[in-house]
Amino acid sequence: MSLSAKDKETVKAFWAKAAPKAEDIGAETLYRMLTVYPQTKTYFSHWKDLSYGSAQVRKHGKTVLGGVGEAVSKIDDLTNGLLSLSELHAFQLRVDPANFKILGHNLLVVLAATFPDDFTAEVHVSMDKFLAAVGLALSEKYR
Ligand code: HNI
Repeated sequence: MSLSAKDKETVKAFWAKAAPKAEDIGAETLYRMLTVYPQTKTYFSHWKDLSYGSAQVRKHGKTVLGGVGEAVSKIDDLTNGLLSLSELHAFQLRVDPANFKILGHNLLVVLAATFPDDFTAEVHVSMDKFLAAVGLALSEKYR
């Protein structure tokens, strides 16, 4: 499964709308992931507060969304573009790559809830393909 030229245009156009709200979207996405898939909390056990609106959750949500924004800018070559981020998650953070799918799913849900009019079925399918490709690129260094 690869992203068509149309998918890439759709992702870029939608992201241009979402990026100004990245901080809120990131915070909501991370909180939702930690709540709905509590197994993901193991990676953040060093944080003091995982509750809704916590400063650490907000800060990290913004960081992760920054990574997604970087991926949008490298959409033509995600594997090379995300290599150092993949290395970090594989060897230092040791995040099980199954969690990339979980994060992508939660991000889709938050995007749909935040942009009910813009998040059409066409945007949904292109964003879904894009986030799957990001997860795959982040998994690159695991093997
Ligand atoms: Ni992730 C750190 C991007 C998924 C756990 N992560 C980062 C950083 C970026 C980032 C950027 C900061 C890097 C740096 O310090 O140089 N992470 C992304 C992206 C995705 C993702 C783009 C998927 C789309 N990360 C995940 C998932 C988990 C995860 C699914 C675990 C469930 N990430 C972490 C942890 C850190 C991290 C843990 C370090 C956080 C800290 O400060 O302790």
